[in-house]
Amino acid sequence: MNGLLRRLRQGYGKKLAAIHFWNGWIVVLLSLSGLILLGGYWRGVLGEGRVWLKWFHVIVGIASVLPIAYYLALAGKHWKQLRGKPWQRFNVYVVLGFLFGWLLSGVLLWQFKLVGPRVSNAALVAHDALTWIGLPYIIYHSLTRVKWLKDPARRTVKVKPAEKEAEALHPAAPQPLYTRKEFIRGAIGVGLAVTVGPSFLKWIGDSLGQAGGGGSLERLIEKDANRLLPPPQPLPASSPPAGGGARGNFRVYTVTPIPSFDNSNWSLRIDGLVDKPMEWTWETFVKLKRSVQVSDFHCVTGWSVYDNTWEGIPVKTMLEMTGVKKQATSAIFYSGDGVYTSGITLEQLAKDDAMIAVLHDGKPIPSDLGGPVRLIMPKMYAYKSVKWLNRIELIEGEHIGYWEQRGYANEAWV
Ligand SMILES: Nc1nc2c(c(=O)[nH]1)N[C@H]1C(S)=C(S)[C@@H](COP(=O)(O)O)O[C@H]1N2
Ligand SMILES: [Mo]
Repeated sequence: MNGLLRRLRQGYGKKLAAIHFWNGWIVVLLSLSGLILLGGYWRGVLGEGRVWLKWFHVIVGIASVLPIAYYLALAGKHWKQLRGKPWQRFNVYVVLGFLFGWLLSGVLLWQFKLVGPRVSNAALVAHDALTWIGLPYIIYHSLTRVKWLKDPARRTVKVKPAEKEAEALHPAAPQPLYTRKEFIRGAIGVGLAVTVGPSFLKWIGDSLGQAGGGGSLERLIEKDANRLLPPPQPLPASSPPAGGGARGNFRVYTVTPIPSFDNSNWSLRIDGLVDKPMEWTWETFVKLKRSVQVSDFHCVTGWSVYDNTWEGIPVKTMLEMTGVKKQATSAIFYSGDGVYTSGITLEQLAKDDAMIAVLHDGKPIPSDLGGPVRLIMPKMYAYKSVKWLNRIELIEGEHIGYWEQRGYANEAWV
């Protein structure tokens, strides 16, 4: 009877160890893929590999339900085992809390179309916050639990009676200020603070900036590499901005190195199925009559910038100048980066808010954010808002653009 009980208990212990092992690997895979997806540096290097990495992250994330569910099935027993060990119980709560939080916010981010931008925004903030707090916690937890760091007294290996006797005969030397274990734990803590800390602080700063109106936009304007003269003069509705100033931060997205332009290498061309193909230099383009709109900007990855005051020329107005041939059904928007494109139907472009934007909140759009000129499609997800726009081609049929070829819907209504 006793033997059977012991064997059962061994089975349970092995199960718990296996769950811990698998969950550990899942956390490692999710952290690595998640941090790479988050890092601006990798965005440029990965290009379309990012799409596959995101799918990997989503699928592994969904798979993480399995060890959690399995653990919950055994949790009652584990809980009893942890009687009288409040710190270990606390740790179980914390780890489960992080795992649930990541899972829930992750599912909301994955289902962005279903839940809408506001919920996605909140889910992204939660997902990031959990990462910056939970990841150091879990790394610390796993490093300090590695066997060789443990107190000899707490090792599962039994101390031999002979050793005990030896200790009784020669009492241990006076306690040092800190033990080897404490030193190593401390070193790991400091190491984590130094490596993860700066990113965490930056994230906090960006989040606060989001609430207060965005400090990082100024930084992007300062490092604007475009040199186009004369500068566009804002309309009264842009300065001060009719929308009261944008709320939120743009995450600079690009699939190429950021291009920059001056009067000698910038122009905007409209061709294809038009009556009269036209090309504007900066000097002629900046004289065109502009209008102002206030609109929100939503990325499919969960961030938004609200109340942007954009000043520019409605696409409709530009197409009235060139005329449109009867067969034409959609337009390809080309980026001056030479790679990015997006296709939009003429029906969708007929709305007044489809705009070739030149100013944001009364200032020239900086090179990082797609200036001198970018497309703005306020009612669509932002992958339609082609940065560094320099050509519009009218075609018959539809065009599948850069992200659309890589899995984003060609129909991008928010
Ligand atoms: N040329 C170009 N335009 C682009 C992109 C890009 O990578 N290259 N990314 C799109 C996506 S997915 C988004 S969310 C927005 C981001 O705009 P921002 O970098 O100004 O924040 O630009 C869109 N237009
Ligand atoms: Mo996006």
